[in-house]
Amino acid sequence: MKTVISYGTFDLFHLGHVRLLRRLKSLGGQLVIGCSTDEFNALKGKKCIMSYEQRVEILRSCRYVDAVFPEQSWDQKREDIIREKADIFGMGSDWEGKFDDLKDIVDVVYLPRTDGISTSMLRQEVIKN
Ligand code: C2G
Repeated sequence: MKTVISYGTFDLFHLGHVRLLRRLKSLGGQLVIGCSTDEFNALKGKKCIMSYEQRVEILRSCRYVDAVFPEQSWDQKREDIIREKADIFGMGSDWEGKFDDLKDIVDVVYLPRTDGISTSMLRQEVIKN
């Protein structure tokens, strides 16, 4: 069984997240996710609607996700991949090429983003109505 690892904020959990997690899970048998903490999101310049605890609870409830751990910095991935014994590192294609430096220890894949949906689009929709 292969272990797949990925990272994200997963705010306002939506179809784009579901479709990515489903495809990542299908690449291996085990999917582990680093969920960005509120503090790390502040570093990323991202303001979340949902707290870290809420985002973790939703991720843990997703049928494709086997484990969730905190993502607190940009540079913890190498250590996480070794700890989790990950075989595959996967992200959506908006990250294409950004994590190729990890190719020496893991297979790196970028999967096509789901068009027409994003957390910011959902936020805009909510504000409009
Ligand atoms: N995603 C997608 N399709 C969308 C929206 C998001 O495939 N319509 C993917 C993104 O490419 C990412 C994952 O879903 O792989 C999570 O997206 P975000 O929650 O926006 O995470 P992000 O802010 O990209 O944080 O260290 C990596 C960062 O933590 C990634």
